[in-house]
Amino acid sequence: MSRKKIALIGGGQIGGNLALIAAQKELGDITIFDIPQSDGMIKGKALDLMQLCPHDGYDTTIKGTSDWSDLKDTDLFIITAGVPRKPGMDREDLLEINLEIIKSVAKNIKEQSPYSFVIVVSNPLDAMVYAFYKQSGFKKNQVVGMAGALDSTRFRTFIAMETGLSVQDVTCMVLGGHGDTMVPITRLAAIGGVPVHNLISEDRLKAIEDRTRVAGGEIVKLFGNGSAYYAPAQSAIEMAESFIKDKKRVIPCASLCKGEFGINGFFIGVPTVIGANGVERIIEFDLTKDEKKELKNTLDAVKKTVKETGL
Ligand code: A3D
Repeated sequence: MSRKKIALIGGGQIGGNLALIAAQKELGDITIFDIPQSDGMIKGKALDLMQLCPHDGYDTTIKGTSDWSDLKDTDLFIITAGVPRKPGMDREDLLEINLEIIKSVAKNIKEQSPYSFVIVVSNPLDAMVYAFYKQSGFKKNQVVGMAGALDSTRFRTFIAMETGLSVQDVTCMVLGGHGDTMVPITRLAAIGGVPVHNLISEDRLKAIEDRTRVAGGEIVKLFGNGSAYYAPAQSAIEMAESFIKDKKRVIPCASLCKGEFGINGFFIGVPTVIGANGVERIIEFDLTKDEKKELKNTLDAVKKTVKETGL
């Protein structure tokens, strides 16, 4: 079996870490793409990463390019092209700049690799994944957004920090849009199968939910310039690996809903099966009355941002 071709569109903070983790997991041969002004930077990054591989014997190639024709017949794209947030900015403040970038990226991906699977990471996520879908004309199984995987890993981290128990045993999911209206499904959160409600007080759980909703902003404030990149990269790789290895993992992802959870025509965070066919299925389950209300609230926020794309 030949190796998969992986292209990382945007070779900045997340792009560089995606390349590192994808190489360490031997997911395939990697090309980092960026604008011509960054050609030297990504070629240098690619070479540096190649020279790391002998240590543990990772068999992969990593190249840098600003030429779209190098991305012909790529199997998987992860898009981080665009600008990240600065302190005081909402994700929505990035819309104008990143929309134009996503539109041109969609056109080029369609030309070079019309049968590929695409994971969008650029913000504002729910609008950018929608814009990519509309602009590319790809099928719904070919396009997905990374957000819930990250929001859930943040929720898991805070629960583990609160209890001092292994993060490995913490399971939970965050659904909805990638913004302050996201919906942590705390009712189903557990540690080693034990419901978190048995281990953490209601007040503390509420505080953890609130911190999760603004966890991205907490890091933006600390950095002073730019946004999180290690955990976002690992979250996108989790999705990429499930596609490449046909693992059929169930991951909260921004997927196109066609009636699931009563949502129609929008990408929003829902439990998604990712396998060799991309987005293979959305798994529905019964929500409580309050959760339904919260999901409607987050959908309204997503609709508002999507409307601003004019697509
Ligand atoms: P950064 O380090 O600035 O990298 C972005 C890269 O995109 C830069 O190297 C740019 O040169 C490049 N770029 C700009 N225009 C183009 C283009 N037309 N084609 C190809 N490359 C281009 O940012 P980052 O890696 O920290 O973040 C990237 C994006 O991810 C931003 O929009 C962030 O807001 C977003 N982000 C999303 C999440 C989610 O959970 C959804 C989390 C963290 C960051």
